[in-house]
Amino acid sequence: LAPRIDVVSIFPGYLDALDLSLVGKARESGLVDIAVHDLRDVTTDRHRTVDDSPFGGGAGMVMRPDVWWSAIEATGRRPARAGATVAGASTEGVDADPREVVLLVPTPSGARLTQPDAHALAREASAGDVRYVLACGRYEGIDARVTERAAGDPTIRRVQEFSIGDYVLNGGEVAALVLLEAVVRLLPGVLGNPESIAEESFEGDGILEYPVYTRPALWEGLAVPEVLTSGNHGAVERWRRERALERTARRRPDLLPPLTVTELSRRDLAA
Ligand code: 6GU
Repeated sequence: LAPRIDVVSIFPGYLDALDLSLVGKARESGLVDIAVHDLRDVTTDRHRTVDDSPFGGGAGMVMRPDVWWSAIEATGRRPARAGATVAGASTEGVDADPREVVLLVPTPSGARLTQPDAHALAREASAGDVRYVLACGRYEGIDARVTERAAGDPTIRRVQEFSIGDYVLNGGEVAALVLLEAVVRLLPGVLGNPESIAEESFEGDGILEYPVYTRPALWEGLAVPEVLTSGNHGAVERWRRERALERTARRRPDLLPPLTVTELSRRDLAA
């Protein structure tokens, strides 16, 4: 059974990009089963209402918990096989997916998504006993009782609220795309050359990647660093490691380990 991911949104068109490129190919070849749903499909009123004004006052609108809970529950029900429909009787729930659910909720107030998180999700997904529901909120967010209700539900393994960085988006859809691309490329069989993962930024010891070059060797008066054309593999490795550390120190010092006590005392002695 391929990893199953249900994405629920009021703008399912945002998720059209999942048909493209590596994720699109992974879906076509059955390495991952992603279904996108319109939240409004579970509404029953004439206006297909999904939101209301916030209790306590304030700007904007909040998404209704009853609508979201119906949508989350509906993801576990597969449509019955063609021809299996009994006239007048609902066959919904006949092919219910028995897997435990992990509810993934994109929100700027979630914990920051990291490469180790992506690896953990890919590993859990490929173990096969779990399915994911990505609940993409809009407006000022989803009524907080939805995650509370989900966390107390025996069919739900975990609720994971995540952010993709310290800025605000209009809704969870783009963040859901980010999570899906980060996770799907790590699923077994998706990348042509899995070794290429190990060399990337945030992999191994979690620092940035070194700069890369290809032909032409001289372009716009700019030459490729000589060591890369030297044929000396040891020298290439050392050069790449230095450039990666240098970049990380300049751009992302937060990714480097803090000084140890030994290093700090050595500094004291030198002073
Ligand atoms: Cl996950 N959602 C929204 N709406 N904004 C964000 C975000 C998520 N991560 C960063 N900004």
